[in-house]
Amino acid sequence: MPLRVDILTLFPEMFGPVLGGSILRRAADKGLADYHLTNIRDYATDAHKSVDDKPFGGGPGMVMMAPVVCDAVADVEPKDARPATRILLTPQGRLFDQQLAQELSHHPRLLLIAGHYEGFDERIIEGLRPLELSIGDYVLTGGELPAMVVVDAVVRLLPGALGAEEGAADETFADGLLEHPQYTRPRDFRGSAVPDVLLSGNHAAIAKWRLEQRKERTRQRRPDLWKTIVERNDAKI
Ligand code: 9D3
Repeated sequence: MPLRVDILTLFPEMFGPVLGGSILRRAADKGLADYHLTNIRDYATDAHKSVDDKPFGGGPGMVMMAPVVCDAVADVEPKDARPATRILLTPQGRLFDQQLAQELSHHPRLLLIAGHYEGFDERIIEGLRPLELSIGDYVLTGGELPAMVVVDAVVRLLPGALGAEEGAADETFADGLLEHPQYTRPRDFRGSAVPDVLLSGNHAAIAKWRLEQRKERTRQRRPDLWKTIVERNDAKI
């Protein structure tokens, strides 16, 4: 069974180019995933098709209305028998990471809700009990790009989603270390040469050099990652 991905959004047209391009498209073509977009505005009930309103108690911005979002979810979920893991994209959410992407790739169905306003009425969260996710500590204009990030990170992990070469490359870097420096033609670029070891043909020496580069880069640039790698010590550091 393919992973079913439902995306509820006010801007379904934003998703077309991303879901229709590259690896995500290929995964759908291979029957590994299918994507279902729902326009939340279709569930507005008043003449103005309102989906948001001013916050009670005052304050800036607009708040997504509970009935519209909850009705959309109640209508979409029965379209497939499999239980959906509900995900709400919000700056208040748990930080999305590779481990969670891995976990979600084993779920049968994801239902992502992306908002484009200051926030969601709290009763949406109470009623749906979704997994609340953020993709990082920076301010975006809505949850649509974060939803695409989650779908991209999860779908590429489905068995068969990557080409053989891409898949093999992924295994090599599953240890959490950053990548080593890469070089291609020309051997000399504006007086900067490719390291000799990479031209030596000595595969053991190349592997050793690359692993050292990866460790040093991770230590220098991502002490946070380095700490957890050393603690687990499963990269045989
Ligand atoms: C003024 C308070 N703002 C919080 C910092 C309100 C606010 C900002 C941006 C409310 C919503 C948004 C839109 N962002 C998202 O919906 C969002 C998001 C993000 O901005 N950064 C990282 N992850 C995410 S997930 C959803």
